[in-house]
Parts: sequence; structure tokens; C-alpha cells
Amino acid sequence: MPPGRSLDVGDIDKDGHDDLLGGQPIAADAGGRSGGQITIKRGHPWGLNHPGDTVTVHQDTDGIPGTAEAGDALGASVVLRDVDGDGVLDVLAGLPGEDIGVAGTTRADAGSALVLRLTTGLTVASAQALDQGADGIPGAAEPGDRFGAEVAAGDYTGASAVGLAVGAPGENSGDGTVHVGADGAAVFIGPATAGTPAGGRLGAVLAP
Ligand SMILES: [Ca+2]
Ligand SMILES: [Ca+2]
Ligand SMILES: [Ca+2]
Ligand SMILES: [Ca+2]
Repeated sequence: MPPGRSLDVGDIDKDGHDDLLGGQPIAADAGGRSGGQITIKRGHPWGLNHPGDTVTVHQDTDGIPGTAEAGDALGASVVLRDVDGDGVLDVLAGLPGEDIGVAGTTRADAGSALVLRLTTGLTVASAQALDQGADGIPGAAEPGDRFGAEVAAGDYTGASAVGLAVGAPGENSGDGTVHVGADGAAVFIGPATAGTPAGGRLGAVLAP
């Protein structure tokens, strides 16, 4: 596995050694794949490169929503966090180049994000795709939104529940937005709320 374009670390299998999550959104990168992919490498006292301890997931993997298509850019952003509170780390990964179908039309590069609930065996127990206009996420999937260009997770409400944040820097002609989901509701944070300028591409970069 070559270095990813996005990285996070955490002890997924709970053996006391951090495991590595890498996103590889670019097919032309060494070891890359059309549509992008994410790779998990199990950490050991002797390092990361133990044969058989690498798990790669993409949209053509069984159980993952959607289909791998050129330019999806799965893995443009990744974060490891226990999103469902079962004590095992999970993956939030962005696909800002995913095209979204809305009422029979294709919205190119509207973008999507995947939530992958993991097991300590480094397998995906369940997967969910998020995009604008679906699953209670405010806004509409429009061409070029690039929802999923950046992702983050944290306790945004002080309720000790993990919330998810997804950036869509192409929203509204590049004004950008950040969608924050917490406590079962998602909020659209745009320039009027964040105080960012027109064309400021809010959501292009999120701190973990
Ligand atoms: Ca580990
Ligand atoms: Ca796709
Ligand atoms: Ca979990
Ligand atoms: Ca939109």
C-alpha cells in the first residue's frame, strides 16, 4: 500500500497497536484503483507490513453501496471514530466525485460519504451512504457540490455522542458548506452561519 492521500490511525482490533486507515482516491497513484479505495493495515509491534493484514474496501466490494466509477475519488477524506458507540472504531470516508441521481437526472460530482461500521476483525459489519437530500441531510445534491471532500467526527453538542461533519466546498457556486450531524439531526452550516466569504469554499478543510 502506498501512502494515502488521507490518513487516520486508531486501534481498530484493540490489540494495543494503532492500525492505519488510508484513502487512495486517485486511480493513477501507485496501487490506486478506478473510483478510489480505502485500505486498513493492522499495526503490529514490528510494523505495518504483515502479509494478510491489509483490508481494502471500494464501491465494488460486497455490501458497499454504489458502484466504483472513474472519478468517484473514494478516500479523498477519511476519519476513524466510533460512530455507533459500540466500542469499535468505524470509518467515515468521502467520495466527492460521486454522481448522484435525482429524479432521473445525474448530478455530476454532487458527492457522497460512506459510513462503514467495523468489527475488531477489520471487516465491514454494515455500510451506509450519505448525500445531500437523503437521510435527513439538508440541501439538495447538485452538480459540483463535492459533498465528502472533507470529513471529520467529534462531540459537537456536548452530549458525548459522536457527530459527523461533511464538507461540500462546491455548494452554491463555491460558497461551500459543512453538514454536521449529531443527535439524530443534521445541520447545514453555510456562509451566513460561519461568516465565510462568497466563494470561500467552506468545508474544503476540516480539523479532526
Ligand atoms: Ca491494532
Ligand atoms: Ca460510484
Ligand atoms: Ca463502532
Ligand atoms: Ca447542494
